[in-house]
Amino acid sequence: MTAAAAFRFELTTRPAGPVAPRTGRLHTAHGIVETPVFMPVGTLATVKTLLPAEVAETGASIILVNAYHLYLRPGHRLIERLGGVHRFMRWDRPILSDSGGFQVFSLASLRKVTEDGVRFRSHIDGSEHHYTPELAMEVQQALGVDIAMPLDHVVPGDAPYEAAAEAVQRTLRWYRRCREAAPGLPTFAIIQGGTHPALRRYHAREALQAEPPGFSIGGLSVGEPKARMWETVELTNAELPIERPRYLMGVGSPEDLVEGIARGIDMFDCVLPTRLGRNGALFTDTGRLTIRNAANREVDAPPDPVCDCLACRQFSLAYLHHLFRNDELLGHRLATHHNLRYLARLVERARQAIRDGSFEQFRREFLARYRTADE
Ligand code: PRF
Ligand code: ZN
Repeated sequence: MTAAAAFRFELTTRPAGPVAPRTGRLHTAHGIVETPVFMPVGTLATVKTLLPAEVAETGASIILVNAYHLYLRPGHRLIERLGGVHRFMRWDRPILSDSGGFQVFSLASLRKVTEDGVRFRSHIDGSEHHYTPELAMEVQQALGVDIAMPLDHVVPGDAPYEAAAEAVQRTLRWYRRCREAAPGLPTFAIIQGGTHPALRRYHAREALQAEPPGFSIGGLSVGEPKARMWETVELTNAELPIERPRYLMGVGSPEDLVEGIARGIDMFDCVLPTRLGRNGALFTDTGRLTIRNAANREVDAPPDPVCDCLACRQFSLAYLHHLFRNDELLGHRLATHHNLRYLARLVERARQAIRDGSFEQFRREFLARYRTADE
């Protein structure tokens, strides 16, 4: 069975409208994902520092890998020869891949965009590459992922209207090519358009014509004010059919998950929990906890007393503080584990609140505690 044949999304609660919280279920060739969901990032076919079994223990049901990185190294054909990315990394649950659009535009150098694709130099060894919509799909097909992203033209968040409009048109044309190149892969449409309302609405409406299995909102969380990001999410979701999944790309702080879920987003990914973990910061309901703070030196209590993660069940904050003060790798692992468990529990709490009809109250109470602690 192709990944596209296995793919299906069903809503499990009826939302009040297109811009309202909902729960659902993504059916994929590697299993079912309850939504709203946070997808841990495993750019290079590894969620940094953790074993696949440990990632699963956090409650993660789907992870993200990156086509750009795996194309450059070790190469998608090598991974294909070794049985695909699930087998390569020994993760048997669903995997979504990003196309590399965003990475080509943020990591690579000497970029030149033409109608055919993007010419760029690798951020690893400076080698030259020509990345096209067809190549992005060839890579994701070789990886054998459950959900793919099309190659998109990403412009800076503050790009003027003209440049953003050209990128929208190109992203629409590239999407048609991506679908044709890989009919067996469920490939979401990525909606761009910066923070220009007219462009976002236009892109959403035009994308609908191709009947995408889902919609990704790209080009946000790239430095624009938060209020503009949420306005853009709202007016985009207002254009989208209720029954298809929506994925807000590269967004994943606790407060942004709650705010995105409130507006009808189903899927999120972000490097924040794993990156912050390696930097010694822990998510808690009362804001971020900085492990290295001197005040934590002798705290003989769990880092987060209400957390059920492996780190909080077994170790004291004093011990984590000690590990980070000595740059011990176990500290990175425990903090990463905690942050992923925290986000998995957060989306589970949100799903439960939506089912109970108490999401608004959950949101208000969560944000009140989380933000006060931040100040
Ligand atoms: N496009 C792609 N991947 C992405 C983004 C995008 O715009 C973003 C923007 N926040 C994150 N990841 N292809
Ligand atoms: Zn914990």
